[in-house]
Amino acid sequence: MNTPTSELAIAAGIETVAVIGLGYIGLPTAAILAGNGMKVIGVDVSPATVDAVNRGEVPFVEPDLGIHVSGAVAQGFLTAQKETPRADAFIVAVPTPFLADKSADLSYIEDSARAIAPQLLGGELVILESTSPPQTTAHMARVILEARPDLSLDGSDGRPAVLFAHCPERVLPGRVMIELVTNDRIVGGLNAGAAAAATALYRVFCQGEILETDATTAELSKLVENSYRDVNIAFANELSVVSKNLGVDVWELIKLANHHPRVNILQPGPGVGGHCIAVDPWFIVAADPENARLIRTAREVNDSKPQHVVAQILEPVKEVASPTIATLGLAFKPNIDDMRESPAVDIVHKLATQRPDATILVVTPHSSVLPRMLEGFSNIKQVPATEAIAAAEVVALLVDHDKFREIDMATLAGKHVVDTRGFWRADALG
Ligand code: SAJ
Repeated sequence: MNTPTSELAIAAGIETVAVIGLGYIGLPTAAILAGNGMKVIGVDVSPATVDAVNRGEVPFVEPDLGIHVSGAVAQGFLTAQKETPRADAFIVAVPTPFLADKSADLSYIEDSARAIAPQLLGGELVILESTSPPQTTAHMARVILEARPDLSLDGSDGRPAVLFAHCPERVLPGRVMIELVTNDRIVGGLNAGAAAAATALYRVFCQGEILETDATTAELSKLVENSYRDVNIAFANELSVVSKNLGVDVWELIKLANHHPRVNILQPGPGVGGHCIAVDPWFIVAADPENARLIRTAREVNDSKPQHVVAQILEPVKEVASPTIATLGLAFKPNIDDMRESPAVDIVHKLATQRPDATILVVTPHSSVLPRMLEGFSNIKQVPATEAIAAAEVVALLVDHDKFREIDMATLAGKHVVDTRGFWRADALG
């Protein structure tokens, strides 16, 4: 492990860092840089986010982030604002959603680039952290240099150079504050100088290895990592459907198979969610639709899993008029409030649409609000777990939140239980 230090960054001429986008990645990165003595200005289009950060608060759930943000703000190292300031380094961590045709929407990156351009004097480092299709860092550089023809990539013709790099984040939601420090980091520069400057900046807080490469390899590496996981989860999800049809307990099956020294099957679930694994593989498919066949199929397998779960939930109440269904959890994974691309949200939406006569009781221990996709349904109600279970004919466990361990198993007696996570295995249910 290497020792992090802000001295290297300062030696590389970086004292002030602007972090553009104070979301799930930008805010932790801003807080950890500030906590290590860098002067950090966070930038966000949302006034609510800016105000929250300036109060030292975090507008979403991520373990330990609050203490980092409040400490950095109290010490004056972290501030937030709507306008992009002048800075020695810029870290762009804005969303890259996909469009209807599954290609990436780069408009947030382009907007950030256009806001950075007028603030540059030459010599700055601009890092793209957002997960992006191959060549996006070069695209961002083009947008900036088109707006600033007095600057260049390499200092040619006496025009001052701006350094561009891609440094994908690879932290796991729920463990962000740990993994930011301990994970290895890939740093891809548009040129070697840019990679070296980015390494100096990440060394401020990163104790893992920092591996330098070119920007396109770094972009692709991030996409490949998440596609690898998606393909492996698809394998588990496909097994869960095949096992169900054969009357086999898939969790027992996987546990047994994993005793083989070279087999390590992941866990099936209600589908794959989050803004990373459910999205990034499409960027590879879009880059080479003809050849990325396995990656595309894995996406399709995972995307079809919610409908299998819906069928399982509705089967026992197909003859029941106006049934009540309890769905436990809406987040895309346990112990967080993030519902982006969540298969649980998709399942509840499908239930409410496919059985408009049913009442769908949703239990969300980490959030008091429903996602927009579920707003406006009169047959969806948010209630505590005990109330939902007491009223329901079918109880579907969609997210394995630790809080659901508090549920008294006796209250499940006589209910049809659909346990998408193997949280309450058949033997535990008695
Ligand atoms: N899931 C399963 N079965 C499993 C593992 C996960 O169904 O065995 C599901 C989860 O329930 C969830 C989804 O997959 O719905 C994704 O969860 P995750 O925990 O696998 O990953 P994310 O999306 O939280 O974070 C991933 C990580 N990438 C990899 O592990 C390769 C993280 O390191 C990345 O930084 C992150 O994507 C990102 O931002 O790209």
